[in-house]
Amino acid sequence: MSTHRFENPDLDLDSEVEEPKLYKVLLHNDDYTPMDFVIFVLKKFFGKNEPDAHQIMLDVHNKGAGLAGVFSFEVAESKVAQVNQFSKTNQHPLMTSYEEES
Ligand code: TYC
Repeated sequence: MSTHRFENPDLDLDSEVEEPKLYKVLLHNDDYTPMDFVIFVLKKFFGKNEPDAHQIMLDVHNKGAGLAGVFSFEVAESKVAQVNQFSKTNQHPLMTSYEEES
């Protein structure tokens, strides 16, 4: 195999590769959504296991908001739409939102 090196001073690979942006999906606390419903959402929509879902739900309950997951823009937007619709259908005020990861 040849070890010939090709010169190209204009090609800076590091600066040309853009990392895709990531988005945090946040869960917000409220006074009415049952804890079991929040745990169900974390398992069904965010793939959490029972102990992790329980801990995240308690963190949100105690701190006001918490991280459900980190996704591409399209997936984050879709999760928020699905969960907010699911909450509405079940007549619970549970809300999620997304924001760009810093
Ligand atoms: N605060 C709710 C209660 O006491 C539980 C809850 C937790 C609601 C997390 C929303 O994102 C939430 N029933």
